[in-house]
Amino acid sequence: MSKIAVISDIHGNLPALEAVLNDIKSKQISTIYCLGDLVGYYCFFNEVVQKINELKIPTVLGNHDDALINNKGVIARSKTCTQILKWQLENASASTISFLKSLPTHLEITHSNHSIKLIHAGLKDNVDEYLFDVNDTYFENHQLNEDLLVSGHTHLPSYKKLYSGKTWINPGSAGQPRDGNNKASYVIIDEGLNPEFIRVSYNYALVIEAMALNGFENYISEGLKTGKKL
Ligand SMILES: [Mn+2]
Repeated sequence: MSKIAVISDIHGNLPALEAVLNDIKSKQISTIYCLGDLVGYYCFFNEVVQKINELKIPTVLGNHDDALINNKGVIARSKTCTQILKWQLENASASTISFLKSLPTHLEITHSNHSIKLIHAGLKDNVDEYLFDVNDTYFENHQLNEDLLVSGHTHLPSYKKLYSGKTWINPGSAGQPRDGNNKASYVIIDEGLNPEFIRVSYNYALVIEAMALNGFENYISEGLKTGKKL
């Protein structure tokens, strides 16, 4: 029985990524995929990129990754996100920048005879569109040819099986859960495209401490305690 794991929205939270990778190691997983947003929010963004790069985890581009390399760190709708990305741009290693520049906006893969499309956000805008729900009309309008769409960006674990037989899965966020559960989130997908949502505890105090040491205000990392949006 072959299973894949999908992680997303790590946002520089290395302790969360390490906890998730350790958990995946304990299970029989053939391949790990990542839906992007390696950077943004928390300090350990170089380390997160390095880890994903080292492990050769196929990854797509997220909106924070895109803002860092293509828009001078600016996310127009958020002063806080821009402030953090500007700091990350100043502190980014050359290998972080070149890795982010290598990321595709989508991936098409095959998993036990099923076709899967992997994106950070939505079908209309692969990099920055909030997909809180889907239906067959949306899939038809934006020509989803694959059996399964896996998207991140909302930080909310989601699953829907449609009338057409197509499936949608969102793994939730490893680095910044927003569903009221402070544990890192990821998903395992079996050969029948059934999701198993996994939550893993990690030491978020390390992240909060590192953010304070780098001079960021408390409100930015407080949400890690409760799993709520900042
Ligand atoms: Mn995002």
